[in-house]
Amino acid sequence: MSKRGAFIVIEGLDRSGKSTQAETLLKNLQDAKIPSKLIKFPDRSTPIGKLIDSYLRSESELDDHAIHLLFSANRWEVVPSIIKDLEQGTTIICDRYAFSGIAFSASKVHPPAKSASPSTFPIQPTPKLSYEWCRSPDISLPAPDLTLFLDILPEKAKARGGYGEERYEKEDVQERVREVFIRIGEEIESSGVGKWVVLDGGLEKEEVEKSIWDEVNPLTAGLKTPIQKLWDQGRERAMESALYI
Ligand code: Z5A
Ligand code: MG
Repeated sequence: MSKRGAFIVIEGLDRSGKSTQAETLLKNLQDAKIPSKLIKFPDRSTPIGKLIDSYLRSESELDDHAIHLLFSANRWEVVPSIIKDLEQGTTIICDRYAFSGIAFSASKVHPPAKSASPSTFPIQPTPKLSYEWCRSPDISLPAPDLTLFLDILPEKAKARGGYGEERYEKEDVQERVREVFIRIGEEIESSGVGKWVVLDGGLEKEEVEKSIWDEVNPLTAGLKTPIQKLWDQGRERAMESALYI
């Protein structure tokens, strides 16, 4: 059986250096003569991506459910090409994936209700969309073999170029987003489908590059395992047990 390429996702907080590191990794793989390709979500070039771009720039408004589904559709529209590339032996580096989709949508909260009497307890913000609802449209997407999560303190990210230009680039949003990412990472690690590695995105570019290469290098020989599906195991188990009832 010929080997397939590895599916490597780079995730992280805003301005954690995902795009910088994704491009550096592509160059390092190509220098090592590993067939490789870089993709990015959102892909703002497609008709769906153009709607997303306009929303992110605050040039249009969309219902929270609708924009979430558009982000997911923007991934599904390239699934056939992802699978084809991986099966042909190309390693794919993916700059943001479904995990960003959940983290940003599930961290949207309702504005705090105005209380008649001042409370001594801080009011917990109520989520607009549940974690489970946010995850569901991305169930069965190709599962990454490796997800590299670039962690960075929001105040450090804020000091980097371009921060604050788009809709979600606010410190309180980033803190909630970070919490959801941590939950996703724990779930991925315990699911046994793919590996989730947390790296310090606050280090110098060259140090982050090295820590990424240490994780990616073992995958460059190609993989014999089939491409797995995201968050599908529970469903498969349920279907199997239903068949035996
Ligand atoms: N979003 C969503 O809601 N749902 C979804 O399903 C998906 C996304 C997929 C746009 O994403 C928004 O879409 C995003 C999530 C939401 N929300 N926000 N806010 P995007 O990927 O298009 O965002 P972006 O514009 O590319 O920014 P970014 O990804 O947050 O940045 P980055 O890629 O992590 O960082 P960078 O561009 O590589 O670097 C930023 C700057 O820092 C730049 O000047 C670098 O030179 C510098 N840099 C990078 N690394 C370092 C180090 N190590 N030290 C110092 N300086 C550094
Ligand atoms: Mg980026």
